[in-house]
Amino acid sequence: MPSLLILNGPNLNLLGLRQPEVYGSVTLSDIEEVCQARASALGFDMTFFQSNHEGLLVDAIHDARGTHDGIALNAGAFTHTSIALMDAITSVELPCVEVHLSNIHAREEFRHRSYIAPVALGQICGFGAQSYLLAIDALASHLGQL
Ligand code: DHK
Repeated sequence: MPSLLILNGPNLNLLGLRQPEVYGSVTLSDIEEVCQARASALGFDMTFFQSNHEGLLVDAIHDARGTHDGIALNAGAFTHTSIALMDAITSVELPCVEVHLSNIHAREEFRHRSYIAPVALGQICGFGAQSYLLAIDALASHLGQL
């Protein structure tokens, strides 16, 4: 069965508590639950992982090679800073969809720049938890499962 990795970066473990006016009131485990349901409905296995540490996210991307068929990545603030994550995505040659809950283009200017976007299939932002489901649909479509 094809498999997806849903990867979450720093501070996303605090969803539900953290700036609900920006990120909504759903928790990361709520998001994991709906992602699991959508992935299963589309015929995917799914692994959901969060880390506050850049190197662990790089390791997770490396480990995805040969294990997963696509990645949905919300790199949190590392989106705007991490050449290491960009290089990791490029290195594993897996389709990646960049995800954000908030519309990063409607926020502070430093959030407009993404190091992930140039190496992603595309970017989905601004739809809250729904952004994750749209990313799974985009990967499913790319991988011929939708
Ligand atoms: C999450 C974060 O933690 C921020 O650093 C990004 C992103 C936006 C989100 O909207 O999911 O700038």
